[in-house]
Amino acid sequence: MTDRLEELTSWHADWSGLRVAVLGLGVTGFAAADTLIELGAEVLVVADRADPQRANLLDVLGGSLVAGGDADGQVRAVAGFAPDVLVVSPGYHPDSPLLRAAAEAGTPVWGDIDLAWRVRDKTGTPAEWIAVTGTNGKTTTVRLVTAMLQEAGTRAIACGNIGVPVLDAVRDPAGFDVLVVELSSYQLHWTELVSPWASVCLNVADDHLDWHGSAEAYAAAKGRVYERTQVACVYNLDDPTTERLVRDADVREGARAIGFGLSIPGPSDLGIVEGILCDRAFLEDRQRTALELTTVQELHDAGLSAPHVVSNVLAASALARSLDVTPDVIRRTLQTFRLDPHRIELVAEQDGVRWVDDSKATNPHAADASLGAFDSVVWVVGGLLKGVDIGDLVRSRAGRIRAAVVLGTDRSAVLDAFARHAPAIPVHQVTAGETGQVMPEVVRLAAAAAQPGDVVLLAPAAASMDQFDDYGHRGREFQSAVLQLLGGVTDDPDAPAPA
Ligand code: UMA
Repeated sequence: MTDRLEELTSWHADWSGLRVAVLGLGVTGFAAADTLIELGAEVLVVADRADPQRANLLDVLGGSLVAGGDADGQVRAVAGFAPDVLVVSPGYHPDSPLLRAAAEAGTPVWGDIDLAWRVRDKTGTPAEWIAVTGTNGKTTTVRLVTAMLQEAGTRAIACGNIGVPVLDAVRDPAGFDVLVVELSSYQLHWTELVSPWASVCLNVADDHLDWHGSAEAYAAAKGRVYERTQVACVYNLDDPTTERLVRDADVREGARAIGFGLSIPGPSDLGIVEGILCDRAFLEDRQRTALELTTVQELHDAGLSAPHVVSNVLAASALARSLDVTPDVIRRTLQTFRLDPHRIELVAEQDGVRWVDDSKATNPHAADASLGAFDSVVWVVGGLLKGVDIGDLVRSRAGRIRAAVVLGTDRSAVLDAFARHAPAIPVHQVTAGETGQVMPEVVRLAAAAAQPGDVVLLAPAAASMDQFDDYGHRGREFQSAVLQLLGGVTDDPDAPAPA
């Protein structure tokens, strides 16, 4: 059977009758099951929960489903099915009973990303892949690269952890020239085949430690993005871990290491000289000259001048330059590019106080970048900390924090961090538990603490799922509470009364 699996490296290979157990029936599991059934495989899907619409569709397609039940029952169902291979959704922990049982039985396990790599030739010449990972900035960078490529007339799509399964992108009937693939550490954990044209790990800071077990295991998973890279391994000059990960990776012969950073670039780097973003990597005479991409002023005009966003712009430019996108096209793209909602989004400004929604800051590293962009902050912080310590962040940014407003069902770790590292900073707790009540209380407490010149910053350094559906929901609740409060205190006599 191992021989047969090794031959399954094309859409046009013989997949018929292959027995595959798919773990999970979310976005990934459904795309995997749908693909495999189309290829002629026999598919059993196992999931703790399955939304009824996907379950129905799976049934119509001819797949079997075991949804719910206890772990032992699921393990028995998979053993009874006797799969040749398991395809796992990224949310499964490698220690979950189904994966432990697969390891004991010697059943190979594939991630959805490797499955997509195997069948990437469905519509003819396979697209090149640009692989993007990092603790923070993945989505912005993926969107930037995709926009640059599209502006250059390339058929490019953003996919992967960003929300569109790569399997959907490779099955698109019209096909693409380039897939810009956002990869989470969960997906990289299972990736063994992908050979991207260019790759980047934007930064590495503690996150998802509960899943990976340790910071080293998490960094190692991130480093897998560079494996088998063909042309350019892009790394962050301001984050030595990323450089180490490139050095440790086994890349294709001729692949170059390209650095990016906020200081003056060396040859083979992208960086900034006197307010001008420069490429000293993708040109002939890189010892003596540089190509101008854009200016910090132009980025400022486009709302892209926060230091970590500039860093993402440089990384994206490096990836686009590896595919010969010209500096002119890059500059044009940046003039019209806009960040997604909930990423350092200015919600309102009144009485000298700015209200900023960075709900996307779901870990301390992202919140650190956000806090670093403002001088005096009323910081809205807390939620699900995912096993990560917030103490260093509180200590290092204490000088910028006027007050903290702490939310989350379990606030103890955040309160403790303030008590230990910044006891002089006033800390206000949000005790409301009902989703619809949390943000109005946050905003009331923050308004009372803020003074002219301050920024009230929602950058929680934590995931949102203890009180909200996701970070988008958390951000929307914050925005509507802000607008409601400001509606009530505005000086404008024509403004609508608060609801
Ligand atoms: N399931 C179980 N047991 C488990 C885990 C999951 O039964 O232990 C089942 C669930 O009941 C459900 C399915 O598996 O049926 C859900 O699978 P999943 O959690 O892997 O989620 P998907 O819907 O397949 O979405 C995944 C990514 N989710 C995660 O990695 C948790 C999405 O990233 C991604 O957009 C999508 O694949 C397409 O590639 C989300 C995410 O939060 C946005 N990512 C994390 C992050 O960015 O920090 C890594």
